Amino acid sequence: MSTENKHTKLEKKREIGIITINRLEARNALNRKMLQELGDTLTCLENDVQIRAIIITGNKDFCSGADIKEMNAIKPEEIESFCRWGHKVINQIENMGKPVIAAINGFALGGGCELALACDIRIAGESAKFGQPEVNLGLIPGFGGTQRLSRLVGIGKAKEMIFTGEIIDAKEAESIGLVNRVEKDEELMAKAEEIAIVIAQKSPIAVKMAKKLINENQEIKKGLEKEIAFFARCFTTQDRLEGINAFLGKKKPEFKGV
Ligand code: CO8
Repeated sequence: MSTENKHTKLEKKREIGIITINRLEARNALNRKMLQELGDTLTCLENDVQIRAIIITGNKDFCSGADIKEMNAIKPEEIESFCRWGHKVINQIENMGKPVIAAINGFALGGGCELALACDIRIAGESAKFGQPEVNLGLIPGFGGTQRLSRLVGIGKAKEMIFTGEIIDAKEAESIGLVNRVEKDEELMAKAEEIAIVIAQKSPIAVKMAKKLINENQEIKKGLEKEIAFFARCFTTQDRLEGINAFLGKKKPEFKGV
């Protein structure tokens, strides 16, 4: 069974729900509509007793982050509530009572990398590329990346990625623990489904309890709340205008620290 929304698609294969992000014209950038579809689909899958594991993947790319054009049109006084809503959807992934596997192909940048970070297991295709390039826009990660990336790859590597905005390939992502494994692009979905099927055969209660316990040990809430406030602060700066205008104008930004 499959359902096609504007920017996402849901396919149910026996006990597995597969969400595919599908907004090719913007490299699968996350806009409001997509966030809403993701939230609604996750709620649907949470309530579906048939479904025991979920896979999130993307058409061609995984996700290039928040939609920069749409974000640029948001008034600074409204950014905090948008950021909070984004957090709600990303947290929903992390708090699902069923395991969520990210099958990452192509770019997973900014909010796209953060979406993958909220999943329980990350598998990358050889072509996958990861990064938190918000600093190039005069911004910081705003969908949980400051908290989840450091927990996964360690503080040193997380700082390097977030301060430089560097983009790393799948092999490096595997070597620092950002992804669990790398598969040939053409075998990515088969591997993700194989893992999902193994999990789906276990007791869903046991899997749910284990996930809850592992997550609850992370004490992430305070940091996430601060991230929302700091993101909103960055959004009021001239540097943010410089960074986003440079991206949209395909130029190099010159940051002045104001
Ligand atoms: N948002 C909007 N449009 C995008 C995005 C994006 N994130 N990424 C790509 N596009 C668009 C491009 O503007 C371009 O459109 P057009 O054809 O109209 O010029 C089209 O997709 C194709 O992109 P490129 O021509 O740039 O393709 P390249 O192959 O040269 O490069 C990249 C692909 C590397 C993905 C490049 O497009 C890029 O760097 N994109 C931006 C990545 C980025 O900075 N992501 C972080 C965004 S900020 C963020 O995610 C913060 C999350 C928290 C938000 C908090 C709440 C507000």
